[in-house]
Amino acid sequence: MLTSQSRMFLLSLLCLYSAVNGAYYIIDGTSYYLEENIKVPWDEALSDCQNRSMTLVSFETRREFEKVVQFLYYSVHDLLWIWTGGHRTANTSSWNWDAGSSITEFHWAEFQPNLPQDEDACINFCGLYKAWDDDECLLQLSYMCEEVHENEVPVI
Ligand SMILES: [Ca+2]
Repeated sequence: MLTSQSRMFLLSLLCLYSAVNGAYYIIDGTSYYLEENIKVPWDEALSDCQNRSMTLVSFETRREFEKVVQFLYYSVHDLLWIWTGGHRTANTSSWNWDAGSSITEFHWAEFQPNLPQDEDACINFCGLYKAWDDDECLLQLSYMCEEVHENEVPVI
């Protein structure tokens, strides 16, 4: 039996946990973690996903993007701008997912991408706008992790 003191301690830990952490969701059969409470630069978002044995969300297919966007659009998280694993290293023109594969299908918002070529750029998206934006990777945003599929190995 727990003493009332240790019960209180466990309860306060639980409250702390729920106050600072996001939640896991299954969307179209894939597991995602959405961090809606803490906003961090892209690098930190990537580390947190790796600590969860996940990767930052990557949209290899239109179906996956549409399913995730649909989920967000009809949730309370529709206005969040969320880091994906998409990024471009300064002075290169290729956009890649953090797992290493190059991005072949883009969902840019109007007038995007608009960061200068000589800056590192990271891709975020928003459920309400159903589109991508490129931003400086140091910008602090929410982020979404995705379970690692067997054919993807996250770069650590
Ligand atoms: Ca932009």
